Amino acid sequence: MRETSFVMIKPDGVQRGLVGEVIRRLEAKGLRLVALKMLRISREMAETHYREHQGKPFYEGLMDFITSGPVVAMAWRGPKAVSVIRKVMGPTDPAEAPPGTIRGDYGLDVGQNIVHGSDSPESAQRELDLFFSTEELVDYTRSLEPWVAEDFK
Ligand code: D4T
Repeated sequence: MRETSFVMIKPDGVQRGLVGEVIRRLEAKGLRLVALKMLRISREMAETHYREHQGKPFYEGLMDFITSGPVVAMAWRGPKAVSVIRKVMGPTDPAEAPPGTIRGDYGLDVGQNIVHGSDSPESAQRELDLFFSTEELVDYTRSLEPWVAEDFK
């Protein structure tokens, strides 16, 4: 089933020069990049994006961190894109993430885990709506995508 997920390279990923590496891994996996922009998140936007974490001990630190510098927001499309992207990223805590995942290969600290990916199709829709207008999602097909035929069903 084709899905579109929201992915964000967090301020640490941008500062550490990992933008290209994150994109490379998702692109090489076979997913289709359908939107991309760099922006600096406002406090209001951060509160909306992380509303389920309000009141938790790490919430204020998370707000400071996510608004501390530019991020790269993206939409990626493909079969089971939401769960596939979570697997490519690895578990939330980079110290627990296996090698071969983005967080497993490049992170150590849960507060700076490089990348965000939606955790369900419903969150993906909510997050995509927060970061992108409908016109900003540009669909197309990549030749040789193994799932192109499925896409047109
Ligand atoms: P995000 O949403 O950033 O992709 O992370 P996850 O979906 O993998 O994990 P999450 O929602 O549980 O956490 C959101 C965000 O908060 C930071 N965090 C989390 C933290 O600083 N300390 C903590 O103890 C936890 C659980 C990291 C990601």
